[in-house]
Amino acid sequence: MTGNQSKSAQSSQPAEIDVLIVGAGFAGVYQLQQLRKRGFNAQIFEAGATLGGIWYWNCYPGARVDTHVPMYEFSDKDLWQDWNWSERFPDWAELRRYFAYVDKKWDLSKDISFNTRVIAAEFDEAQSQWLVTTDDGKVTRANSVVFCTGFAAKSYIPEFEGLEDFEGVSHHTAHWPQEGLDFTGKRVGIIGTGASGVQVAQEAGGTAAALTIFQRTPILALAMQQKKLDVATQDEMKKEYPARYKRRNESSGGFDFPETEKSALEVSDEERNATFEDAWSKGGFSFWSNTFNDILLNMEANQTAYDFWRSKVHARVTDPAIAETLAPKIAPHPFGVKRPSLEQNYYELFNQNNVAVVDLKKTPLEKITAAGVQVDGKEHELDILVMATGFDAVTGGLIQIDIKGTRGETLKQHWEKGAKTQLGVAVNGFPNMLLVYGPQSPSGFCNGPSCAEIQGDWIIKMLEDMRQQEICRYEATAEAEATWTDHVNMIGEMTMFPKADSWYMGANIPGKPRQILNYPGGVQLYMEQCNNAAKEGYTGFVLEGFKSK
Ligand code: NA7
Repeated sequence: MTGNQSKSAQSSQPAEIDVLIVGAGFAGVYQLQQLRKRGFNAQIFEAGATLGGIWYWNCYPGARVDTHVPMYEFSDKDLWQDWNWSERFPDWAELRRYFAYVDKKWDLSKDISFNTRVIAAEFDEAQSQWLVTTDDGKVTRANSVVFCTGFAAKSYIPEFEGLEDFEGVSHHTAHWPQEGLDFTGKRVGIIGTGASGVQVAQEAGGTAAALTIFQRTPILALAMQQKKLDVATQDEMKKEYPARYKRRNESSGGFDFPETEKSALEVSDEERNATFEDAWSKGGFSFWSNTFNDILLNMEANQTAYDFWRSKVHARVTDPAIAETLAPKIAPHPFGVKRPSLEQNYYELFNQNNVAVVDLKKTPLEKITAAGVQVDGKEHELDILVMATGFDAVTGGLIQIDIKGTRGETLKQHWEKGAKTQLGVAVNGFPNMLLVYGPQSPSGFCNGPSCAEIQGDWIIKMLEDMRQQEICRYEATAEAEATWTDHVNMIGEMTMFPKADSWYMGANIPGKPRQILNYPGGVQLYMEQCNNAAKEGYTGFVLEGFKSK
């Protein structure tokens, strides 16, 4: 474990650095390792006390990754040949151990300032540099800044009436106490049934005296099919790792699933059912993204997946009325256009005497009281209230930083009517600033470590090219930004993603502009366009100035 790192790395920092990386999750760590290898003077500023990004913050009981081994790790053989997981879908504690292992192997911490939150950044036109301010008041100069803040750096808690009156313990899942919190014998309430809500519920259901789940939209949760993994099994699996990582790079979502070639509508009912059963038994995201090629494109095809999923839920929940609340006959939205969660025993929870679901669509949440949550005039008394209410995703983590560009305009102002970028990596008016896993890149539609490497490599190559050509200022043009935004929106309209009020659409945050936040055309098409732009001398960018060395 890297432990509670002090800010000691800061004291040895030069006043000026080549590349300042914000965030030490998969994306930031990869940038640091690769840039240092290429001779850049690079540093990470990380708000948390250790590496791991969201796995530092999201340490609530049950927090685990929804991506199967070995997709959710770096593809570097030097790392994976000596690393073994204990489970097919590892939990937050094991992911932290993995990051500590990567830290040791890549010797990262010496170039990371922990407990150091970037609060502001201003572009200094005279020097073509960023002046980056951290929460300790220190200012650092950097030729380039690469934001690796991930999609979930800003949590969201709705403005419930009476929230501050609650006298029990309340935490958002992303701000869980590092020392943990015991549910045993407590009356626990969870607001929200996204991936986080489902995961906490599965833990709390086993030990809480009473668990009340406040559900607004039913989650379409898929069977995880969790398995223990031993070393012998992984030794065997490792023979396939290179091919699987190659496949990850060629897929649309950064996974190793084979292409799906058939329409759900062109096969017989028997064949469709067999395909669905097969994907279901494989577990994970197979059922979401590896059955038929039109599930997310055609409403009729989509309905077949929803009906199959619903029958699986109803078979597991004893009370038909509760089953209907969890998996209604009329789908709350098309299947798969809101992020499904993976579950292990979520639906069986509702057969337990200590677990209840409150349907907030039927009876809205009225207020939070000193003793609990009031719905339809009834007070649900609680000791612990878990806010599993999600994130101001993709853009929120960036615009909460006071980033000021060339026109005195902040990034928040620039994106007031919606995020706009060139290729999801750069922004007009904000030169020498690059984004990994940012808006209008595959981001939330792509497995994190895959994107950290695939998109990350492109960004590293761009930084190398700029250095090699002695360019000191690179900036996306307004035209390129507008064209890319139209392109992303146009592909989005071809899918069913706009049909749900999801964080994919920015629709979970009141007042946030509704737009498709992630590039929906798949990683391959995305990279093709990025690579073409680079080949043609970085089209859509103005490259300026030859720095005398
Ligand atoms: P999500 O998936 O955004 O889920 C948030 C949940 O909170 C969801 O069920 C929301 O219901 C619910 N919510 C939000 N606001 C309210 C209000 N005002 N009242 C009641 N319920 C509310 O966040 P997670 O943390 O679970 O997961 C985020 C991502 O992390 C996930 O997609 C994975 O990529 C990993 P709604 O659906 O909006 O009706």
